[in-house]
Amino acid sequence: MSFTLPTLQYDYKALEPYIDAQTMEIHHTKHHAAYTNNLNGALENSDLKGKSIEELITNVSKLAPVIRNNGGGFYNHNLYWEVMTPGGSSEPQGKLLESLNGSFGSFDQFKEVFTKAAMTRFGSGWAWLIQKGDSLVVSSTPNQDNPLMDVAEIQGFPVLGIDVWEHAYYLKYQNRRPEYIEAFFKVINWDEVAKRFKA
Ligand code: MN3
Repeated sequence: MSFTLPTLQYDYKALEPYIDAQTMEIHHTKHHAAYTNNLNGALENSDLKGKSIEELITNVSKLAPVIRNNGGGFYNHNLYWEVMTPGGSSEPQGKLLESLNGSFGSFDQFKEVFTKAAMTRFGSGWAWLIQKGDSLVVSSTPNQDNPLMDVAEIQGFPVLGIDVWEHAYYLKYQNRRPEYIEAFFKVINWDEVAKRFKA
């Protein structure tokens, strides 16, 4: 049993004008596909084969860097595609909104903290909204690390993540990462984030 590149639930052009079709297609068919293939390659003939992606990435400190990098890349992009949508709620609601308000003061303050984390992640990496018990926190990780990893500075369950590698935005936004982050907020699938959040 090996890991499979997921099929997107929407067209590559569906997130335009915020995320352009060419970026989406290359990101999915080249980058995410490479993480998936490299992960499968690294697991071939290994006694780790058959373990779930969660089992692998929560123990990366004991595993080869190739599994940390490609296992993280596989998991992170699965999440990334799911937390974006051309439709859905444009803002969080219900218990998730209550928890955001409780943890950050307001949705706008959450957005500010999340945007800052995404902006200030130096080089390639991700910014996250993480559930830790009853509260929500924002963090960022380098490369393809994520908050499920036992090496993460701030650990917890990722309910939202933004890819800030240049490959996620350079074709349309070049060096303008702030514009990409603002655009990402227009396509966040808050229904999916709410599903990942355990009230
Ligand atoms: Mn990426």
